[in-house]
Amino acid sequence: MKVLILGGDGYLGWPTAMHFSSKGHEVAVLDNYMRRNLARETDMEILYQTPNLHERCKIWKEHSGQDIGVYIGDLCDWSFVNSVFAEFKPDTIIHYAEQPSAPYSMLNADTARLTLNNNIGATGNVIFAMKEHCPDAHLIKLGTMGEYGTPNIDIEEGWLEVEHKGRSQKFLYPRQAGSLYHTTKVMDTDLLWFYVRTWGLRVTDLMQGPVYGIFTDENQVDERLLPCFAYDEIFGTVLNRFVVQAVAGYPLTVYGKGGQTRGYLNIKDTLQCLLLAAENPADAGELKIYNQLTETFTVNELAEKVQVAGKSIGLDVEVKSIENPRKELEEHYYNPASTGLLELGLKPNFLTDDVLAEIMEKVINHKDAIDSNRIFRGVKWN
Ligand code: USQ
Repeated sequence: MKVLILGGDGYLGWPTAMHFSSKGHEVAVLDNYMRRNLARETDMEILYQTPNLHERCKIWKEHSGQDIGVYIGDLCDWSFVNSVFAEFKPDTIIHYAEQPSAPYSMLNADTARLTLNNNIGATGNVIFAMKEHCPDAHLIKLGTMGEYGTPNIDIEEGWLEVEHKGRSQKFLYPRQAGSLYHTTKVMDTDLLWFYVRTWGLRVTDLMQGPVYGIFTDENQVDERLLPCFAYDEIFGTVLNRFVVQAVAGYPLTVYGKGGQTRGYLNIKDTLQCLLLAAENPADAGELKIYNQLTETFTVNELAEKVQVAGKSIGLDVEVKSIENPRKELEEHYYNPASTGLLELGLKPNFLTDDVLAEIMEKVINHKDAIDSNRIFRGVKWN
């Protein structure tokens, strides 16, 4: 397959590029370095610096012999998008290219506007470019489990059969996201579903939970191939943050009661899921939706696991509940279905003490780079 990875510089984009390249696919990555720039602007730098995309592709070629193409530019710029699609003509497009942080989207009116304009504008341009240059290509879009929020009923895999006054129809499962960032993903899904119905596009929308980890099958040969690893309050996700906090001797920042439950997965499983989705494309005029997670945990359970794993390598890890800066339920029902990807062949890498200790040991090597001021600043939802 010719695979174009949008957001190829990100935490998941670069590992996905290497994974597809290692399987013999022709890969190109596209990015405008927005995440790097926003991290710099907010002084939320990652744990270790990563080479730029041109440099990473050269390093990957030295190790694998495979080329990965690079496009640097903004998906909201139509002339750029138009020229990339005209030149590369992808069979599969993997779309990660969005402002990815819930706290960033809630910082102020400017960051909210950037999130809205970027995320919806980029997805719109991808749709228009597909129609123009590759209407039969398969788009795999990264959505989020956060689109569903935390409803008081079971979460189905994308769709819900609704019976009303003796008639029934299948609709998108109700969405009620908990941040502006998550809401832009709801809007993306609506946009995609409209053009799937109207233009017959092929789309898979992956509702992914928070991802953790560093290591993949492709990045162990060279430090410089590791993904960007954020631990700060804005761009870091909870488990990666807890691991860094444990190493830094910073009490784990459980927000509020800590009963918030989410569906988590190892970065290795994200790569498996993407490959499975690509190998099993949606039909023309079909929107496939998978819930991409392997296990659910409360924040308190994650903190306890990090505490235990820390102890096994000699770290004394403290846990501290702090006032929740977000507006979210701290105790709630949570039962999402997630059988679709398992049926396609996903073999989960579960969160064991060993997995946690392995990430912790890597973080220990960079302990001196941890800046405690980045761990908690209290970005409020109001
Ligand atoms: N949390 C804490 N302490 C922390 C950080 C987070 O208790 O120090 C809590 C949050 O309040 C939340 C949960 O942990 O209840 C998850 O927070 P998170 O920051 O790991 O994840 P979130 O903001 O929801 O967003 C992340 C990714 C996003 C992805 C999403 C999947 O940044 O791109 O879409 O996970 S999901 O959460 O399923 O929507």
